Amino acid sequence: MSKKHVVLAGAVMLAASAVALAGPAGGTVSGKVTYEGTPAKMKPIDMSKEPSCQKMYTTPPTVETVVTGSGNSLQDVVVYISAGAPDDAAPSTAAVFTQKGCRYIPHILAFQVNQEIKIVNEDQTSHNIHPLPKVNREWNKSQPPGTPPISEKYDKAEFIPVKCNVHPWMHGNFAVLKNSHYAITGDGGAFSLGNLPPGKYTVTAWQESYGDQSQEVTISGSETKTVNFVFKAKPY
Ligand SMILES: [Cu+2]
Repeated sequence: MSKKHVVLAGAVMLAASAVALAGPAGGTVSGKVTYEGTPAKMKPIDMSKEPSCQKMYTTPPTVETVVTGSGNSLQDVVVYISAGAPDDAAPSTAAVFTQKGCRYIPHILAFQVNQEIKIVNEDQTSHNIHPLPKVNREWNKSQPPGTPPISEKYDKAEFIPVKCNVHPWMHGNFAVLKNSHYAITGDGGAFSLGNLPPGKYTVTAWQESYGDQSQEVTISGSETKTVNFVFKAKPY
């Protein structure tokens, strides 16, 4: 790289950090989701009825109803602002839900009301995706291998269990949310919800088997507030 280029790169970086500093002011709610007690052991999935999927695994994958990590952390928990934030317009990018190895990836797909979702089949077998909403419109669609993605959207906020009418072990969830302030915990159970203008918020954590918990938090400026959630594990 020439000297001129190095100087230019530095100027671009300075400009970028100036933009970051001038970005939307707001607070952040961050924390960790953990469990206490002993969670039920997740069973291995028997895919022998679908050899094209079974052969994709050296050891059978386990059920994902409760996914734990180091330090009693809980993964796949949806943490979101359930009250206090205005509804946001849906982003123009689609959220993608992939059927691969006769499983749903990700296990929980979070997206906004009226946001497009694309359902992809990467397997060599047909799936029949069947989400089970209570307040939204119910549908189920067959998707043979090599066919284009299925496009759908939901017009009401809801947590929706998803199953496959062909493979009874396939199970996932849609989290249809009203605003963009949400996160799904990964390995370690941490989450962070940013860009929150001053105000009083209800932060809710949802786990598909353990239910949900809420806490109130007040943001006054650009501070970071810590909110932790602890779920009681179900031993069954
Ligand atoms: Cu299937």
